Amino acid sequence: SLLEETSLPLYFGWFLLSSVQVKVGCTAMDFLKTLDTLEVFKKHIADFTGEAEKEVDLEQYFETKETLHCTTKFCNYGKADGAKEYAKNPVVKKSYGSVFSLSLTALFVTPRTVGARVSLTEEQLQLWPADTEKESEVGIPGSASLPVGSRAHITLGCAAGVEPIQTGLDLLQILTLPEGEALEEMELGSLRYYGEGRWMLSLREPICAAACFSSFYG
Ligand code: 2AM
Repeated sequence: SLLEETSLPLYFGWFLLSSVQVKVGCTAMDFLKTLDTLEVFKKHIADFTGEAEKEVDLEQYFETKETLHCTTKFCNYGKADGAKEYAKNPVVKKSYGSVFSLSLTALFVTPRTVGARVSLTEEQLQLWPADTEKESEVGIPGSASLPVGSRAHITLGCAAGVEPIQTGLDLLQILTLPEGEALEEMELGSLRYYGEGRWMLSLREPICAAACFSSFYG
């Protein structure tokens, strides 16, 4: 029926509790503020600006997000493949409204997006659609061979004109590339460069983020 079709959300996901949103947002800002002052970053500045000597203020470069969340299933109000099945899954129904503890293990930056990698537990993986990583194989060869849950992330910001879906694709792409050597030891952890403006900071201490499993209608 029409009611059933319109009663599916835009997406399901874990929504960070408000105090945690502030903490994660501030950590991300501190990271961006430091990153654009590092000599190793400046060496590759053309990836962002198109010109070697130009400076970039990463805090300004990205439009930051308000409701920080980790999408589990993009349903597009029922139009996305598998949306109805996901909403009917007993684990999804049982978990709806429960608070989980997400582990943020890395921060990553590309000329398009900035995000946090989320490392899911076995319990959390039950809410993760099994085919998520396979869907991107055409655009990102190798992504289908990554462990299930590899795409889990929180979008922290997008450059002007970039669609939010890009953050997960940027993360998957980084994960398919060989891990370079650590170029810089930052207070938060080790910084690695993956070419073409792609950077990842593995957090020395993962950030523990309380988040409510719910959905967004818009
Ligand atoms: P995000 O999870 O990287 O932030 C609404 O657009 C939300 O659904 C955003 O959080 C967005 O990206 C996510 N999203 C949009 N389109 C998507 C898609 N085709 N597949 C997966 N997630 C999508």
